[in-house]
Amino acid sequence: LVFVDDTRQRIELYSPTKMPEAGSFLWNKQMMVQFNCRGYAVGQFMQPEPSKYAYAPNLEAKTFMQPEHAYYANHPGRFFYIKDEDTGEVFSAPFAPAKMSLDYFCFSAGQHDISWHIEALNISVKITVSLSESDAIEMWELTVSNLDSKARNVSIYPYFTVGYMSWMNQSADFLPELNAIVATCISPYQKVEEYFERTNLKDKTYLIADTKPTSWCCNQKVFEGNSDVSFPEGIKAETLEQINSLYEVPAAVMQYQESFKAKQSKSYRFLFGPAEHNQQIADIRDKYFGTSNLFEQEKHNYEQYIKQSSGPINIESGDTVFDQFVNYWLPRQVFYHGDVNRLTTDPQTRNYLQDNLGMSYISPQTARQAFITALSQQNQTGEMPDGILIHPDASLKYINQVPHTDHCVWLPICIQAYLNETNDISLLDELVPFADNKSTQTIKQHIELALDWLVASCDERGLSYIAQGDWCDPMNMVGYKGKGVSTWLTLASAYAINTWVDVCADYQIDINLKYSFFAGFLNQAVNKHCWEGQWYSRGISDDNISFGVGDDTEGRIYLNPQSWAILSGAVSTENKAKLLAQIELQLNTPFGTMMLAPSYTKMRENVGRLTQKFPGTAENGSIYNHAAIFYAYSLFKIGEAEKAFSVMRKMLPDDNFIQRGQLPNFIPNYYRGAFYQHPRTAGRSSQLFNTGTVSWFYRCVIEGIAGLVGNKGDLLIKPQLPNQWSKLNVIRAFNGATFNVEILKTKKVSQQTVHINGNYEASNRIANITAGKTYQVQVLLPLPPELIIIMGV
Ligand code: CEZ
Repeated sequence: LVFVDDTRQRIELYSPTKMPEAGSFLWNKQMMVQFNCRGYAVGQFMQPEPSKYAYAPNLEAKTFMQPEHAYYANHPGRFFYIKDEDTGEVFSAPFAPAKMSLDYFCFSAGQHDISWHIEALNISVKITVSLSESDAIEMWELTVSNLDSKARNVSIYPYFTVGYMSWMNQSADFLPELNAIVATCISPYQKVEEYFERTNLKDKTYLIADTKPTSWCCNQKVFEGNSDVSFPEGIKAETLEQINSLYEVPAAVMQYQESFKAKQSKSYRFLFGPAEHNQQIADIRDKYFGTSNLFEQEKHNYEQYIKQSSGPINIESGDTVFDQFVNYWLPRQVFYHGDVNRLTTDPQTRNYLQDNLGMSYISPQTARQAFITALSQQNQTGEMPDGILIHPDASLKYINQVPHTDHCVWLPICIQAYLNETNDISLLDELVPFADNKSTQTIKQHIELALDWLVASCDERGLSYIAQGDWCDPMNMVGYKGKGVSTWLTLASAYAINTWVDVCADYQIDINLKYSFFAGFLNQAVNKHCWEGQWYSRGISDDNISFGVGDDTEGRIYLNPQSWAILSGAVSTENKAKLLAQIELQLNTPFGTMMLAPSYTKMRENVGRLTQKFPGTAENGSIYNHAAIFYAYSLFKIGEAEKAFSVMRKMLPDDNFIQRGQLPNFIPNYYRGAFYQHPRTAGRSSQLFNTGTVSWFYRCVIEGIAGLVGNKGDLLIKPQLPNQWSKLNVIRAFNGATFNVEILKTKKVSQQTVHINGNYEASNRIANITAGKTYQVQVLLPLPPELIIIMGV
């Protein structure tokens, strides 16, 4: 069903029906588009806010990228109908909308393209889509081959849906001088100011072909006729009716009526995207298909763009899916987040910072600038805003208009990862202004103001106020009256402060002793008020009710406070064993670790909107991978390598592909949880590739599994392999040098033993690294005691 190809860079799926929502995504700085294997697509481009160029067939509410996107017959997509003119038989590629049974189907997700190979009626169809590097343009290539040894007449119909563009004004026509269908609209608005703000909107959608079509149709209703999209009347006719759209739902359909000789192939290219005016469309046509013919060049440029996502680590463990994911798809997804910030103009502050934690490994310069940008929007009180404005016309929207209290926490945590990877302590001396004051202070001072703000934002017990949410966005009613507190945030504040103390110790930076005291104080407050006997509560509401506790029939235990009590050092050895056991018992599932359990089935007014989400989805008890990866990270901190790996491995589909419905080419923000409440849907992927998980996953691979952690320009060696791996080969780029590391478990040693270029190294540190040099490193690890017993040695 699913196959990782030999180059290890592609993933292939051989059925259009077993995992109908499985797909892949492409993006550049202007746009992103997610294709599922059947040909449906969800795309958006920036102007500067996310906009559509292919719309639903009816008026669609504008929203941000959502999980579990619902597809339906007339959903936007890019399709190719193929008609055997001699027999009248029809199929569509890749699969929708005709959904005829095919002789062969292969959906192939590549790093910088997506392709399909379909065979039916003795005709082969090969389709590839890629993006331009810098423009919002989908670049399509189609090759149709007659597999027969006799000549045949075949009609080929590219059908790119356009959909309902606007209730004010929409139309479409075929423009012969552009060899394109151009649909035009006026984006609807009502306020007079909006007229002046919107003068440059790209309100046109075009489909440009390199080859002149036999016929065309621009009108969805006329094309479908009395039939429907699965077998439109337009296709039943000999040629398409050349009808435009005059305030009718536009469509872009072309027909190529062809005679094929035996075994003959014919190829076509198309460009699909948004434009402001026809001259722009003419320019695009000239650039890609005209004398300069830059189609190939642009494809190559896009490939180069995606190649920038290569990261500092390459592993070979023997687990093909895991290795491929870590070596290619993971850095690609990290780069997507860090380079285009999920295509928003006001990323949530915590997302922006954590996405740049990941970017510290791939493009440290980008991460550095992001930390400076974020801190230049801090208030002088130390408080961080809910979103970071990264475009001059941006404003805070959606969730960023709701006050959350955790944003300061992420500063030292993410900056620590950056410093460890780069040793660039000059960052801390950069002078940066505030949102509400032009005078500058150093990044170090900004971070300490953030920590001071966290400490000041506690109640008399020493617990952090939650306001309308912390890391958990929809936990909006625990503290909206101003009193409710968050166990997790208190622990996260302690961890953030401890992290800062560690950073200062590592890099010999002066730090006020009060910080260690503060962290201890916060941890103590949590232990006093939030330890519930077997685990920590999630918080205490405005009406002074603890939740996430044993007496709760729903939302009894939450994962985050447990993981962060490990990270912050709050938990005692004895209690740690208790809470780990409870996580195993109540939250662990074959698909991963649930964020809470049991999922809420009704509104709880002192917790909030989270409890109204469907049980097992998103924050209401799904396997929310971001929370699960925090847990994995905390497990590495206490040497629980086996458990940590198991949490990570379950983030990738394996022998349970069909239940997940997803390929292992990205980590989704969640898999359905509510494992005991809704077993039928448990494990199902949200298909949403926006998630803070990936930065942390990368960090867990580098610092945890491979254990090759930067520190003051040195490389610390402390690998933690899962039990089933007896060895791991790693190539690690660090500080300008390359390390070929062989990690081996052997009964020959009783403790970790390191050789560098054949020489025994007594410490676990590689110091005095010379840039440009390649180091051969051998790390011998003792076999775990239980294995020695099993093997009888
Ligand atoms: O959004 C994410 C946020 O982008 O939810 C996480 C949070 O830490 C991330 O910053 C956990 O709450 O209901 C909501 O508003 C949701 O909170 C979502 O929008 C959620 C989605 O998973 C989208 O990625």
